[in-house]
Amino acid sequence: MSKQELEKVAANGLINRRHLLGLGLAGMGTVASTSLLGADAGLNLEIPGWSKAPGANASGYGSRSRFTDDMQRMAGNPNPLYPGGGSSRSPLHQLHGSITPNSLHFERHHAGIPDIDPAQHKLVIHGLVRQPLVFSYEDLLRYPMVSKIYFLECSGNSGSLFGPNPADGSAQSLHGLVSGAEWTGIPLSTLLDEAGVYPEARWINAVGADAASMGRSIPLNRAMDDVMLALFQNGEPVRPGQGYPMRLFVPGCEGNISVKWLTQIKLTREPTHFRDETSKYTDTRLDRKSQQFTFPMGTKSVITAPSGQMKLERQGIYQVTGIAWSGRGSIRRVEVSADGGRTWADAMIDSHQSEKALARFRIPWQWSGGDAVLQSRATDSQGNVQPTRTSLVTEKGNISTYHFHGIQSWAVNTAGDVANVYA
Ligand SMILES: Nc1nc2c(c(=O)[nH]1)N[C@H]1C(S)=C(S)[C@@H](COP(=O)(O)O)O[C@H]1N2
Ligand SMILES: [Mo]
Repeated sequence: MSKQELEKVAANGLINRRHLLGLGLAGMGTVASTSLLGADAGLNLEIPGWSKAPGANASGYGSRSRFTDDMQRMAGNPNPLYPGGGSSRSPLHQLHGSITPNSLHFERHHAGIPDIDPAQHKLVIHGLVRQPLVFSYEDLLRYPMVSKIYFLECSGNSGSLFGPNPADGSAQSLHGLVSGAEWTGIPLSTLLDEAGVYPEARWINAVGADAASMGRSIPLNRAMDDVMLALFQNGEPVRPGQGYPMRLFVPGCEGNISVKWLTQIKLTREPTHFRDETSKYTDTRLDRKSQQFTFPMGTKSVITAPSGQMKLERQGIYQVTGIAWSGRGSIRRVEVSADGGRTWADAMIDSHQSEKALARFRIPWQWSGGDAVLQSRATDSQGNVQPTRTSLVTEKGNISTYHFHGIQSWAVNTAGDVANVYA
């Protein structure tokens, strides 16, 4: 198909979504027919070695193809002054779909990953309750559970975009503290109801069993809503890095309040004002007052390909793709621009949209070798629209660098290099 036949939907190469079908793939090689179907004369297909002899046996626990070993989380350098503190980031630029494999789910630990024996772990619910309760892991496995797909994002994700100059980074290094998974667990309301919460209780205070003594206060009405005690992630027991044997999961909210290795919930009248809700994870405003308890994450999206530090090797059609999410609902719309936000076109979003989950978007784009600035802008089911970086930084200032959800700009130059820019 010639260039003239492509239906433009916005300036600088954005084209109708139907062009993703059967177009732009030419030039990547002819589609091979299989040996079973017989090769067309002239294609000269050879039967590869792996088709001629039986392969490896089935195994008790699977592993990925050795050809995908380059897909790795990116971990920060260990800091000897802060043992166990650190994070690892999901390789957003290599992932597709809207679920992150457990081995690539981002991690954030304040005192490393404890090696917890579930037979010895206890969850205690106490404070302003009629009947304090102690649960073992075995006890909890007997409760009715629910499964829901949610994103999890660290409030520090994308924080470098508050900085005065754009960092030379990738989708992974700049935005990799977000992941998506199906979480299975017990609605927290079930356990709180069993303990019998006194009417004067207003907050739950959750504490983890790791050496960070991570604690967070959460309003009781939120805790009674969609918060769960998560025991499984993408169908398998929550991994040690994610809080084995159990974690609190607070959908849509800053990752920090989803306390891992959960061991205590105390019901109180007032929040505790733990370290991680006073000196950390607060937003210091332009008037120098700090706002506490910023829970829901903003309406946000990021193009994961093409993205920072990639190189477009040849002109032609690319699938621009990325993820979008909102702490306040589902993603209703994602628009993409190839000219730095002057013109926009709607991207396709997969139909199975759930609340507070990652949504995958895609739109075809024809790169003709010129300069471009790719951006995406999400709108959620409540009508919240992702702000530009400039308006976010103007409104919030950059005294603290939590909760960035502005629009990311990826510049493509005539050599095909993709870089983080402020547009
Ligand atoms: N007990 C405990 N819970 C914790 C943390 C921690 O260090 N200890 N880190 C928090 C932070 S800052 C985030 S962003 C999320 C990260 O969850 P993940 O490692 O499963 O991605 O867990 C939160 N829960
Ligand atoms: Mo975090």
